[in-house]
Amino acid sequence: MAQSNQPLRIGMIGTGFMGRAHSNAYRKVANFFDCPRQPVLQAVCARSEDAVRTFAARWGYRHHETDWRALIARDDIDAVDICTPNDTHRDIAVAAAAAGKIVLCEKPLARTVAEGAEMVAAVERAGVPNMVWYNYRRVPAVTLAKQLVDEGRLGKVFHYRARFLQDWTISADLPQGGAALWRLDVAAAGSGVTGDLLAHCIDTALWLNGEIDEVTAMTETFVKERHHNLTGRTEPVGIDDACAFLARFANGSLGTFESTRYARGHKALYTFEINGEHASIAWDLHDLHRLSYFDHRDDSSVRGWRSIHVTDGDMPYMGKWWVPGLQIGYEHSFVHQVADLLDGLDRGQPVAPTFRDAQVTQQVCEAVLASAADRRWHHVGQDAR
Ligand code: SOE
Repeated sequence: MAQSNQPLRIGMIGTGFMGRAHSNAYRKVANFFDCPRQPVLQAVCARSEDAVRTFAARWGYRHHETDWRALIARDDIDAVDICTPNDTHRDIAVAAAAAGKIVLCEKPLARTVAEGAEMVAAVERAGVPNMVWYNYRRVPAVTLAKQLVDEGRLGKVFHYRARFLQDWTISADLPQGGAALWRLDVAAAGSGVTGDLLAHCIDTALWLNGEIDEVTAMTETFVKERHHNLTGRTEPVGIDDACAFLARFANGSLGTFESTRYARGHKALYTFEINGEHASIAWDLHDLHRLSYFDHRDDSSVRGWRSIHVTDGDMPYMGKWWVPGLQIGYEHSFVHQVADLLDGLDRGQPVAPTFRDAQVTQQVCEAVLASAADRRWHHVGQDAR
């Protein structure tokens, strides 16, 4: 591994949506944050030679590969960033850890708890830094919510409510499998909205409100068969199109979570609300630079929901951007995650969520899917597929 003041040479695997989001973050971070170690786009890997060459040229990667094993074998790579479909996460992460690389993995960590456990064991055995890209923690308004919770402003928490609503899979003509549509193929994705969308909600919830003890869930697959792009046949759909679950948190609060790709009119409506004894907090991804806050201790003449425009320089991450009042967006959550990664590497500290942190989200997802299957309450940690 390179010395701590030397560039951090990135080996990116995958050139889809997340390959772009992460590459963009690596390129921008040093322009805005003080980076002890600057990321360098050293090599990128994807199966298609033409596509990966084009991607490398567009984003400024120095080299490209078409076999992830060849990328991991390179001695000019410090960190391997896994942006491929979920069914490849385990094998790539285990190999990258064994090669002594820093391992960064797009969410969800894995398809199953069993795969996630192998990944946690691999990075911990190798003693390599590791991190999972649950980016919404680093939207400044969400980070501010964490600060307010940690300051104890809410008092005892009673309710945690989260939703992640989309509408892009309603058409029965949409195929499953292959580029971009692997999310509909259970073999590649492991699950549907539970692993893809609720995993975000669960990660944020664990961070803001602590451990989840038990869950009870229902799922539905509205379109039962879809053309499969890889087999060329009509195949059963194995993913959950929608999932709703109830949760009991260790702090005594009650959670309700819902996700679907069948909520006509909603594109990425991730919302959460926390209701405490003294105060409530609410956030909405469609209006991501605002945090709603209600404090019952305010004088009654001015008491009400306030909408905090999270752009002042003393708010999380915002001092590094523009001037108060000018907002940032989705892509910046990834820039912040890279900034925190570089800081953590410099200080020799883990950067959350680590593989071990993300494995807890995996356990909640597994308990949710198991509960939907047998229609019973499940303790988190009791199931492993
Ligand atoms: C699915 O449409 C998706 O792109 C997820 O895979 C992402 O994790 C989420 O942030 C937005 O929606």
